[in-house]
Amino acid sequence: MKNQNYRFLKSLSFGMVAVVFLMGIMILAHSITQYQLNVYAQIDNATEMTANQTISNQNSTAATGSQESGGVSASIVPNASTMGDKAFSPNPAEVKAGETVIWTNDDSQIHTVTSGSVGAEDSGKVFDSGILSPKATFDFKFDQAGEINYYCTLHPQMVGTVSVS
Ligand SMILES: [Cu+2]
Repeated sequence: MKNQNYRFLKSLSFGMVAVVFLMGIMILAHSITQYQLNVYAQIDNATEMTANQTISNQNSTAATGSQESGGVSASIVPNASTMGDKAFSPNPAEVKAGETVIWTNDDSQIHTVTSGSVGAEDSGKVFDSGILSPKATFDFKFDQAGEINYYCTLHPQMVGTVSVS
């Protein structure tokens, strides 16, 4: 009888230790989840802010009427970061002087449309979209004839050319 009681108490205390241990793990998992949710919320906010910025860029361009003179649409294609000189389509984008190229980010990742080449002094000198969220657009009017190379600052292997005649 005494022995049985002892065994019962022993398994009871083992069970309590196990319960406390499991609760500890649950609390830890909960706080990790909360932390991740916080991080995701912050990323969401940042993405939204960028999207709003793009929209206000578009509005100010529309206000100056630069799109009235015609132009071409170009795409940042799906999986662009792996596509090299096929990342922007068409490539080259061909316009006449005074016309506008409108890029749309058709990928699920963020990108930029930035004149020049990576690390070069001319990087971003002619135009720079800043971060383009998925579905965001960027437009630029080309007034002078010539070939302008551009790239994505986040994935410098993404390169394209605008050919202005
Ligand atoms: Cu990119």
